[in-house]
Amino acid sequence: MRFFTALLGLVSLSCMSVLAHDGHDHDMQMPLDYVRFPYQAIYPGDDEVTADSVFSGITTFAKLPWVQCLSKGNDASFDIAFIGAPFDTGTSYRPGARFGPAGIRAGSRRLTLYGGYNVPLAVNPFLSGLKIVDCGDIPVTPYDNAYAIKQIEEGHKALLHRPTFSPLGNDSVTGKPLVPISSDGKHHPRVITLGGDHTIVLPLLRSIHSAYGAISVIHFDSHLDTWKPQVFGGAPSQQAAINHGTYFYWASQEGLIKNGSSIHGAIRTTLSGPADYANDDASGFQRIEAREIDTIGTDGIIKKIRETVGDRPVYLSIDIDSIDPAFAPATGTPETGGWSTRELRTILRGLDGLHVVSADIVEVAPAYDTNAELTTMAAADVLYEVLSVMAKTPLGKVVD
Ligand SMILES: [Mn+2]
Repeated sequence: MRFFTALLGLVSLSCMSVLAHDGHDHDMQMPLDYVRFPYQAIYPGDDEVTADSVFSGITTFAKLPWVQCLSKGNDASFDIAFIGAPFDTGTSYRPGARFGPAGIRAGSRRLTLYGGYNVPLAVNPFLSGLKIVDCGDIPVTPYDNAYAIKQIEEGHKALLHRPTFSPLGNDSVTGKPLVPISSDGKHHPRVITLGGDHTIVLPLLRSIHSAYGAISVIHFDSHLDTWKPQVFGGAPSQQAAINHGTYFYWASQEGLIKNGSSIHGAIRTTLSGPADYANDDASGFQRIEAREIDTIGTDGIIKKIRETVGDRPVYLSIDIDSIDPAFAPATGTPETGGWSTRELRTILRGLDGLHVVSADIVEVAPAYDTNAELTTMAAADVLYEVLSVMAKTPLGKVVD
């Protein structure tokens, strides 16, 4: 085991060199209460992964340190923050995604049991030198959707506009200094949001717009979510028109999405009619149908996504219902005929090298899960791939 730990250390050292962070000593800057490598027991003398540290104690995502980032006067900095958005009153079918953040955290406890090294991506995100924290949940009212949506935007913005803990550093290939890819010229930390039903992506994209302008979106979902309010729920009121099937329509209307370089994956919903696809085109999205995995495979799907997004800054939104209900039953609007957890994880690893500025996973409703925590575990593992991809590629570019 000691040999294995030493090996992990060596591998992580070699990975750090490709991360393009400069060589400053993070230890000098560590706040006193910051546990650098969360899987390590904090008992003096322990330097190995211990099983009890994953099933005991208070549950945060992957046992990362909990920082009350949104409490009054707290200006903690970080490189990647997990934040919950426990909102589910935009749901059309099964409610319960307000318990998603707590469920996903429970499903994520074992992520670092063996240390967290990602073999296919050759990176350990937890040892990448980045400061990764769990900021808890955004306070979200369950009584007023308009107010809740505002709370989610403000909470996300408060995190996104903090200075990062680590500097951007230099490009790993040319050695030249990296400059931020944001539209405001600043180096922003990344935020991974635990939903919540999919409505939360409207306020999240409003926040993203404040730093990156109109953004390319990679969206994994069985549904389009660009539906016009008239199609989805009939829109009896202005507020009812904003829900988990229409938020991308509104995001597009507001100019938050970069037209033509955004793409859905795993689509297999029924439609009100072919006009829904015309409306989806007008909202700026390309589409990959779930069944295409039978013809072009995961490689073909990855290729399509990369060709669509290019090297633009990209926001990643993952609806757990992109995965087949056989693997992830606990969700608001399940659709059979989806991808396996393995297939989605492979496709996510295929995003290696893309500039994923922030991400979310939504529609996890743990009340419908199995006792084996199938869905929350799938959600956590999917985010582990996202975290690994983020850890490998800094949000910077070289200017000639
Ligand atoms: Mn959705």
